[in-house]
Amino acid sequence: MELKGKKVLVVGLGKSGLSAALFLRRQGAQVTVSDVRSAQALSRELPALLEAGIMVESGGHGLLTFRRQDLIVVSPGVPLDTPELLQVRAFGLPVIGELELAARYLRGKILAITGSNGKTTTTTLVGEILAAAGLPTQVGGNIGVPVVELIDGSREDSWAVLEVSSFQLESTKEFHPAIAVILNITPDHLDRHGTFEKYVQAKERIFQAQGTEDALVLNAGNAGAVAAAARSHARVYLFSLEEEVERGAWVEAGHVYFRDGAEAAVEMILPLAAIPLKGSHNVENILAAVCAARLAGAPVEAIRNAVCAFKAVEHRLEFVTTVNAVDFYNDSKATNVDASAKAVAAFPSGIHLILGGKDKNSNYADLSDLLRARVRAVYTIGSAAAKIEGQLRGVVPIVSCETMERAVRTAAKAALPAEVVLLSPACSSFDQFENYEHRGRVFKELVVELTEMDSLRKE
Ligand code: UMA
Repeated sequence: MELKGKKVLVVGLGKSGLSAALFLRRQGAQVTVSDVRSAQALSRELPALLEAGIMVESGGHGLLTFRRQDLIVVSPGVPLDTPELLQVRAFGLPVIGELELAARYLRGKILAITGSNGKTTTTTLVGEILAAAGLPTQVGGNIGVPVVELIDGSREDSWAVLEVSSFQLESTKEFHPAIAVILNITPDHLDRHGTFEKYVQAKERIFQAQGTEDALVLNAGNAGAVAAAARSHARVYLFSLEEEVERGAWVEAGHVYFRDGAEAAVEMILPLAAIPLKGSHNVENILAAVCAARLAGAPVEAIRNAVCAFKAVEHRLEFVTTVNAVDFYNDSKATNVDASAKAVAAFPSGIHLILGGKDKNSNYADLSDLLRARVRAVYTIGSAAAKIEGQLRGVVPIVSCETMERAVRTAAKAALPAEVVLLSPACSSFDQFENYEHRGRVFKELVVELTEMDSLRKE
């Protein structure tokens, strides 16, 4: 794709937009960026853009600005049905996402991981395994590093290990991973995609450009992921917690195994007891990582060493500390109901669960059975609190706390020794926090304050 002299508009000036705009400018394009935020709100980003000769439209999107372009690059957070985008797409103007743009320029192979939950853990782990195996590897995507930023460091023999979201996949066209992984598909982001079917369609774009020489790794235990196999042209590998698979990774008699087809030898990768993460969902993530990394050429020993040395990624069922014999876990990344269900399922009982934030058109009643069996009380926060309380009334005791501070203090007071206080909110964070990382940090700070109060009391 020749960009020199082309008029290109970048929509959205977050991390992806900023990186994409500067990249496009370096390729010689005439770049404009458009963002709904005011010039004042963009003051941190503006100097670098203006210095690079990039034009900026702030405080809203203007249809005329959109119409004047040869190409439009959208940030993941910008919905494709934004009115200006709908109009120019109707005129036939090419609209692609930052992922698609970057993938057209990346050298080497792509290993892409999607799923409703577990993406970041699996992506991080695959990156660590490939690096341990001595393969030139870069990690990026939804995990927080725009893919455009990997272009300069890519080589013909390197791997780009990418966490890809439905938002990024929705605007792909030629995006072509040599290895694609779908960890699971359960309802999420229905506020953006409208229906579950549309969300599934976006996820399945991960394999739309794959051919028979490529590999698609799917979770045998997830109906949504398995259904994708019938629509793929790639070689399908499965991973399973339950049973041996012909091609892929599975758990049997307390060990993880891998096999590359019926004719190939079965390889024992590691005992389950050596896995340092909590929860069966994390065993699934590890199975997926084992399978993908083995396919990328990592030897068994490198896989074993990297898995054994792996630490929980921050904000994903991350152990914070113990106060008064109560364990505190930060699972702020659980931004949907399924993720919170997995976190609750990782503890047998005695859970004090902090739920709430910004609703994404979710059904919290789906948690009822798990809550009844394992949770002592729910502490609600944020704008989704009333909906959560309505849907879970009568299931477990619910304490309306509004803020994280009240929730942490109230749960800490109620919890008995050997019980757990778990932040796994099932909602996004944007009503009270900048993002889920901010929410997780605030939770951890409040827990540390409890530790300090506890040690003062003891003195
Ligand atoms: N904006 C507009 N018009 C709109 C909507 C937004 O101008 O109609 C502007 C906003 O004012 C803001 C900018 O767009 O200035 C934000 O763009 P963005 O939301 O795409 O954010 P980025 O900073 O570019 O971050 C994105 C991903 N964000 C989203 O998908 C919402 C990050 O994933 C990702 O790490 C980053 O690119 C690098 O690839 C975050 C995320 O929440 C972690 N992802 C979702 C998830 O994991 O559930 C999918």
